[in-house]
Amino acid sequence: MAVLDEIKESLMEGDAEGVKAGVQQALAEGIAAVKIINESLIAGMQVVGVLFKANEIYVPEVLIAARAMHAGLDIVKPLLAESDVQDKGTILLGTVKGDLHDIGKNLVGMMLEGAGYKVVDLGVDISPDKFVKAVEEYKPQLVALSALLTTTMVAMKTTVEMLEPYRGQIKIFIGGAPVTQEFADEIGADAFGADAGNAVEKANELIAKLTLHN
Ligand code: B1M
Repeated sequence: MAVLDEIKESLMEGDAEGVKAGVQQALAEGIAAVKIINESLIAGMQVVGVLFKANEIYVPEVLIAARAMHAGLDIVKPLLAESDVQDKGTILLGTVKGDLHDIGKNLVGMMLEGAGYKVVDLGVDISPDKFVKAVEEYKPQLVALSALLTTTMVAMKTTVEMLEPYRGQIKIFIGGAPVTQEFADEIGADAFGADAGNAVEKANELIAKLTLHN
């Protein structure tokens, strides 16, 4: 098996040591770092996303695969010139104010990174004001809001309202167990992601819309 396929297999098995060894071997064979990222690490994570969506693998496997991906990324990232990195855009991610749940958000963040986005993860319990400040600081294309409590969904609405002055530059997507497409429409979010795989699909759609309009 070619070394890039071996890395992909190791990643899907969550074998971080296998991924590291494969990446070292690929570099020794003279394969470009950007090719290793796109054709083995991101490609492997895409398959993981598809399997997760189809309920063929579950949260622990996704987290372990993501950890293996990061083990590989840690080796190749320093070797890349900034311009070589597949850069689909910057996404600001956070769990909204009053909400401490972060397992789903972290999964979404890892999948977005795996898909080639730069993710700025603000963490949990993020106030609308902090989101606004972070939009000014990081100048993202997308803002991603997570909420797990029905009581904190209202903070999503407030955050969307506070981000109104920036809507020409950013698109907002939301998700989390109690969140629905209907709620996204109600508060004026641009999209709703049902799960981590779907969040990547929605991010890709929103980025395409932004590119079209700018
Ligand atoms: Co909490 N909790 N919890 N909890 N907790 C729930 C959410 C709850 C449904 C449990 C229940 O009562 N059955 C309930 C909410 C009820 C409601 O509002 N309707 C609840 C409650 C009430 C609470 C507390 C209030 C309990 C208390 O103290 N009395 C408290 C609140 C704390 C706070 O946030 N202020 C609390 C605390 C906690 C723990 C700290 C113990 C822990 C969180 C640990 C952590 O996150 N670090 C916890 C946990 C683990 C849960 C459950 C059991 C599991 C959540 C989880 O991680 N699921 C949960 C019950 C349940 O869901 N079965 C529950 C796995 C994760 C992969 O799924 O987060 O849904 P999920 O993410 C998915 C999708 O939703 C989506 O993609 C992910 C991957 O598919 N997604 C997005 C998420 N964000 C997205 C963003 C996107 C797109 C997709 O775009 C931006």
